[in-house]
Amino acid sequence: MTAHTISTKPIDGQKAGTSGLRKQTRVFMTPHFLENYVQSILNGIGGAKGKAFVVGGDGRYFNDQAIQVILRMAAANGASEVIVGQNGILSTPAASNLIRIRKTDGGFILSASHNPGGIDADFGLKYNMSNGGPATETVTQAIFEQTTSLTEYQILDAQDVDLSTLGETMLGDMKVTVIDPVADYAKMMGELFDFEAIRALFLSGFRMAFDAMHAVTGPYATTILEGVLGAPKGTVLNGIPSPDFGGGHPDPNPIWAHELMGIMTGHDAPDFGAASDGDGDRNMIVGRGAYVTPSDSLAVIAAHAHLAPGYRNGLSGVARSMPTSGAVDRVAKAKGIPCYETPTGWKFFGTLLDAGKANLCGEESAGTGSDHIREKDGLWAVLMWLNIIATSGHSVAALMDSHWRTYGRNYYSRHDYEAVDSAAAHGLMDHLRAQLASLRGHHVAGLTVTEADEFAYRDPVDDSYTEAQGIRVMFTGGARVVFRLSGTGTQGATIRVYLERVETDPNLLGLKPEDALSDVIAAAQELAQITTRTGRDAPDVIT
Ligand code: G16
Repeated sequence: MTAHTISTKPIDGQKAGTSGLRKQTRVFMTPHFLENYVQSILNGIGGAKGKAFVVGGDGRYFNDQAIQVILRMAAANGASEVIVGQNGILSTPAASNLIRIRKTDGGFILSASHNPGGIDADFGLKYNMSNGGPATETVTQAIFEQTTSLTEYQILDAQDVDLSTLGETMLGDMKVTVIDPVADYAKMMGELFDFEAIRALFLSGFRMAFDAMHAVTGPYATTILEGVLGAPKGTVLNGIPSPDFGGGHPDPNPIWAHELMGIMTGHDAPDFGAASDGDGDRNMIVGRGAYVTPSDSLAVIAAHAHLAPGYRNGLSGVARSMPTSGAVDRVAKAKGIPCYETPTGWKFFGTLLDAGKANLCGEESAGTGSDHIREKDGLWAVLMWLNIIATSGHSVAALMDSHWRTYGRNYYSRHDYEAVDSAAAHGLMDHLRAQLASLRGHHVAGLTVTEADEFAYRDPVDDSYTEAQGIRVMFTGGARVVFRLSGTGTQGATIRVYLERVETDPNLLGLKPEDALSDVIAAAQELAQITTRTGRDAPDVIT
């Protein structure tokens, strides 16, 4: 086996977005594209010599080939060991856990998350650090700088490593350890949650449908729900991961998880429904006929987390991304614990979790998690809900009803305009930005603006400063609209419009969100001139 140094030159567009580098698969497959980015990561973290890494992905198209390249490059760059999930499979939360428990220097996670997979779909790669969390802004910037000046990369000339057999092999001087992707993760879940209570719940006839969406969570959910917890066979739907996610869009929301929504709103619906995404870090929670928004799920978990053994001592604090609704804020206030508001992206929670300032985090984009790892965790959220249901004895609908009666309801919706012409999307944001200074006191669609700004964040732990994280307009009575451009799309620009209104009148807690939010929706349209500027008269996705 020989290590080769290959000459290369910088490739445009290797700038990470909200969560690592996401591109169309064919872009990742162009000569040197993957290699350049992997070498930039290795250089950006100060080299690989003597370091140990975790590598795994969600099994999407090109996962297997990309892993072999990463292994050969890690070996040529002097890494001492790489731990890989069997057949290259690791969910994002499982990878985060492995980095932490095996005390490696970091890890490579291959996924484009909820984006579709296949040669004509999307691929992605992100680097996580030794705390198990996504690279911080500083490291992300260092990696990007490498991509703009790279002249060579190192790669071993070797056969593919057999990743189907558990155990250790050598690749040059580097040890490759192939492990069971599920075992350590399942053990950790057993330590955090009351598995006895959940087992008893299933034994009593409680029925659940879990949609793995043909993605990576299938084996994890099957082992834990049907194996360890005794849920009936067939509880897990679409549980075999496939490279193109069965041709679907593995995004757990009512639009893309419509099969599950059909089951949960149909005749003889099960008691509980849940889904997770391509790489297993997002989740959707739905009761019989009762969809729970991710923001509400975070608030309910904050209110009841003490029912789970891992959180028996209560929460030290909570954190949410800025566009996430303020539902959790009121729970934190009632409990007398701090609530942090961060920019979108799980990477911003890492310092808070490491410092013990918060041990529960969540985002409107279907992400919830805690300090057990440094990623959001889909199955964790599902097990937390099962634990809450099992120990409280209440259904999802009853839990939501009593939550809203106690804390009020944050009606919430997100409208996405996808693959919009990039110049038009930036023009829309510039148009909003230009109005900010003069909006206060203005009446828009019957609402009065109380404040308008562009969100910026100073990290209370490492003092790093991040600007331009979304434009927010607040109205009297606690209503709000936020405008952001997504950092995870791969075509044109995606405009996200986040709409929210607080209702505390007990007689008005059961409205349809789109009705409750009609004035905020009209205000968003008027402020941003969405239709005129994008040519779209309706959002592509409403969640
Ligand atoms: C990623 C990030 C999340 C973020 C989401 C949406 O999730 O990890 O923190 O909320 O993207 O980001 P954006 O609004 O910029 O598209 P995932 O599940 O895609 O890795």
